[in-house]
Amino acid sequence: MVLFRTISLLVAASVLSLTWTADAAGCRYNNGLACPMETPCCSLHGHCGNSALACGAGCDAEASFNGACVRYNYGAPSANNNNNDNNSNDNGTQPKPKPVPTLPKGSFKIVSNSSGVAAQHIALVTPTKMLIIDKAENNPAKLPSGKAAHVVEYDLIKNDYRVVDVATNTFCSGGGFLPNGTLISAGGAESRNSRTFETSAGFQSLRMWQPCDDGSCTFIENPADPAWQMTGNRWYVSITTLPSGDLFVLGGSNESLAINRQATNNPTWELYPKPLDYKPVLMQFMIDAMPNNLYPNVYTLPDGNLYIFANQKSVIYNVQTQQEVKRLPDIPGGPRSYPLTGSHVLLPLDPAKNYQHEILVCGGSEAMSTRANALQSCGRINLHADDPQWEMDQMPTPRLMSDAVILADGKIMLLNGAQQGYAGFLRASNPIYTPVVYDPEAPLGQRFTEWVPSNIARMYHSVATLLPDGTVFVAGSNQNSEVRYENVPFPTEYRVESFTPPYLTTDLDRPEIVSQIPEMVTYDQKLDITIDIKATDKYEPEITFILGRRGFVTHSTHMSQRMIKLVATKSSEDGTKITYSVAMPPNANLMPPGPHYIHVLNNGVPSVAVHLLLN
Ligand SMILES: [Cu+2]
Repeated sequence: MVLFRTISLLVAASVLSLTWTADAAGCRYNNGLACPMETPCCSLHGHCGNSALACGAGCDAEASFNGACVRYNYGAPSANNNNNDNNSNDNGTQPKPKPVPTLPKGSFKIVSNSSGVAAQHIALVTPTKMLIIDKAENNPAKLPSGKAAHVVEYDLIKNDYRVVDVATNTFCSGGGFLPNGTLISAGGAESRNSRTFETSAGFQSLRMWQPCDDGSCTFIENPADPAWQMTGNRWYVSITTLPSGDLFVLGGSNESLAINRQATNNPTWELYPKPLDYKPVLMQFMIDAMPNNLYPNVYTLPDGNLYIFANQKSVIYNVQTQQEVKRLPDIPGGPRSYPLTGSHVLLPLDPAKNYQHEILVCGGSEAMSTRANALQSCGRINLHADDPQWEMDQMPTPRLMSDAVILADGKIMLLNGAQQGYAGFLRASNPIYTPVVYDPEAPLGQRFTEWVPSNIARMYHSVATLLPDGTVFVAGSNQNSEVRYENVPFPTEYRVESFTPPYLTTDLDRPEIVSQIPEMVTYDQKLDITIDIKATDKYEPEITFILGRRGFVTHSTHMSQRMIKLVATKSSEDGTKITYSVAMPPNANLMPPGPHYIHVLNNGVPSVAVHLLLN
């Protein structure tokens, strides 16, 4: 339960003798030594742990780290310090707990000097392959013809890439996965031809990618065939996988421009797949949300309706009846969509909270000016409330164009972006190097923690996503209208980084999923999953299973990204191996069909995830 619960420091209920000395008694199953910082509490049963159980009733303070049964909030030293202050006593009868040293705050590492093409869009297509999609421009990766590539399949193990040909311009397109794991890339921009690259128009394009492991797959498309086109031009289109498995394709502009205009607005939606004579459906909301309505954010809701956000506005929408259900209040503080781009995420779904859907929107820009400040505020809205309202919060620093990545422990990492300007070529400055992590379970005012900075500027056209191994893939940034290596404030960025969150740098063992997970699972199916927690003598196990989908990432928009906590019941135990009956999500409204990754966590430390298709 460490995952979704506030890991605020719990000071022991015990008011037993709190003296600690060098020769204090140790914790039984820790070789007679006091517990270490990573697993500070000596539990009732003599195991060291950082769980509520280990630090709760019966915990032996004397054998615990620093002589106190105190849970440690990984990566959040400020909360810890506050807690020490809060718990200093006035009567002088109890010693104040020693301050706990700061635990690591993650680390960035460059894993490749070249992604081959500028990473404007990414999609994790297999556990080891990232599809990286740019627009047509003079990238270093070259096709056999000698022309520059604008798509590569990046190998996450070798940190190498394979060039992929695509006929149409993918500039500022969208994407979504079908239930069988096939990726549909849709939309784009005008034809472009030069000495070094060529492409036909992609405004209406549909492209299909059937993932493979053997380097044989490529984009399937047929620009001349109306069946392979959307109903109209869609530049900056959003795509969301629906509970039915169809793709909901929304909005966009008829042409590429700095901000949408009445004359170019495409305020309609359509489905993929579609019959040939299909007509798109007009959505008044997409007119009312002008001009900041590009790359709207769309999430499915438990009742099958959609939540849609654009500009400052949001609406609950019924796809079947093609009607609005209701409008929600505007988020305070200004528009949060392109080009005043904020970060948007559906917080992880938890059965213990009746799968309530809460949306978090952070940052943006105060104006369409290169001198504008980024916004520092975030809004969070609980869609289960009778009368949903935005609860406002503040990030440690202002930011726009950040990526909101749901980490394996259910916290939200905000990284990349700028502190000044807005989205567009040469429009932002003052890059933000320091990521922050948001703990949805912490009390208001204590949710943000800053982590270690990168030293690479990643602003417009940068991306990030969680990998199956629990690290974060970080790439891209190109503020220039063409590839530039020099004589510009921010050259086109090809370096790829891996960010290791602090949950992978504790001394806790990573649990491992050791049983075979079926490639295809269905809703409410119970899977017997055996995990290996590697050690039983160090700490009390605290096990959580989560299922996540990464979706398609571009322009700070993580299309179809979501995570759900699974209901799991322990069925047997054999040494360090424990078997659980794990229930898949109850229905497709909570988790639409498609490719997913399942992690098990022990005391907040995630396993490597296993890929499965939920259908
Ligand atoms: Cu763009």
